[in-house]
Amino acid sequence: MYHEEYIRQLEKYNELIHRKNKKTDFYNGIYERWENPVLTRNHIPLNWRYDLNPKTNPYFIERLGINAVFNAGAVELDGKICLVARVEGNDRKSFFAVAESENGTDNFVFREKPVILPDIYPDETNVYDMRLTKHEDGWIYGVFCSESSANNPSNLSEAVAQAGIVRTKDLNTWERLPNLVTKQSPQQRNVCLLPKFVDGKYAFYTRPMDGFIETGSGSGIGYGLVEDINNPVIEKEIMTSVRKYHTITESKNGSGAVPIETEKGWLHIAHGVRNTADGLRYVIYVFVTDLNHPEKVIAEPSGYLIAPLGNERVGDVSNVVFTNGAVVREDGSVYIYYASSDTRLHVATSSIERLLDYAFGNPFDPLRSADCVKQRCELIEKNNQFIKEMSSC
Ligand code: M1P
Repeated sequence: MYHEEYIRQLEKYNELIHRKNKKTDFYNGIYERWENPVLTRNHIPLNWRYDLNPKTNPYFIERLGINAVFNAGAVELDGKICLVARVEGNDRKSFFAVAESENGTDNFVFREKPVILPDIYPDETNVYDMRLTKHEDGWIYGVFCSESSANNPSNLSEAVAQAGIVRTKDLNTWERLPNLVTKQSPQQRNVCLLPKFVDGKYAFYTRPMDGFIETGSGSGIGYGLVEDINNPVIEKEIMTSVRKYHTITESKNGSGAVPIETEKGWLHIAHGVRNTADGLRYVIYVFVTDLNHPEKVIAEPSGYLIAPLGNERVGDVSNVVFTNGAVVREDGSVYIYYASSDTRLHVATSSIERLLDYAFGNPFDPLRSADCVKQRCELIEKNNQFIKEMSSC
């Protein structure tokens, strides 16, 4: 016999995973927000958390709790949207798990078991934030943060972050390659692989860091080439979107979703971090790089695309939105998967056309209040002129 509480919890779980999602009335013309998160800790199947046998679990106690489900890589596979989510146990360790949905906005269901990564680095303590790249070489690559202890007994929070690399064809069986080596940077996080070869080489966006948290001398998002993916070494990183004083990227920035190839350039949906009296604030921003020179930024509208809103503001690490996955569907619609406050995962929907119009049509950041006021007054005057023309028609 099943425990009666199991039956109750199972009903709640089934209701949750079959719940329909709908757009909210949020409007900015660039993207839509959706009412419900697409993945939360309650989406984790009960048999991953509970021992279902009343003989060994008479009180139906949660044996292996889940704390959060967030930052997910995303890819379309066999007509389904597949997310490789960061799942964090109550024990603080993260792992990856694949959840699939037909429409990309609701009904995400996890595959039978979490992803089993080949365990080739004995010092690796934690893994998270996988970016999925459908590469033109035929593999789907997963690039993620591989974190090891810094073995400093006087500071147990000190760690070393590197970029781990795996590849797969079906998101079930994963082959592990050596971690990426960046000759100029001791640590890396938020690394992602471009889907196309550049000069016959694998092209990576990096985020050089001096320490585990601080980017230090690392001035933004870097870019470098790897000749042999089985021995991934970047000799030289070139900077792309750089951090700027008194902007949304002042403290840090990093690649987000794998860049999307468009007729106007590589579209990046990345994250920027600024400092506040209340700690760091993470937002999502857009920039575009040249198709033939993926290191060269050709558009970067000012400010953020997505910032935490309402309930999104609160969670384990409050005031954070973060993305590491987006999917472009055949009709040009774009599904941006973003997590809020390191706790749950949401979707925002847009299109290539709208995102490009935003990237190239919105003004750049002039970096000074006086010039920002000028920009705004120009817009108002242009509108006044238009209103006059309309009323004389
Ligand atoms: O807590 C916010 C984010 O912090 C890190 O991002 P970054 O390296 O840019 O500071 C990552 O650990 C990310 O997972 C997390 O969401």
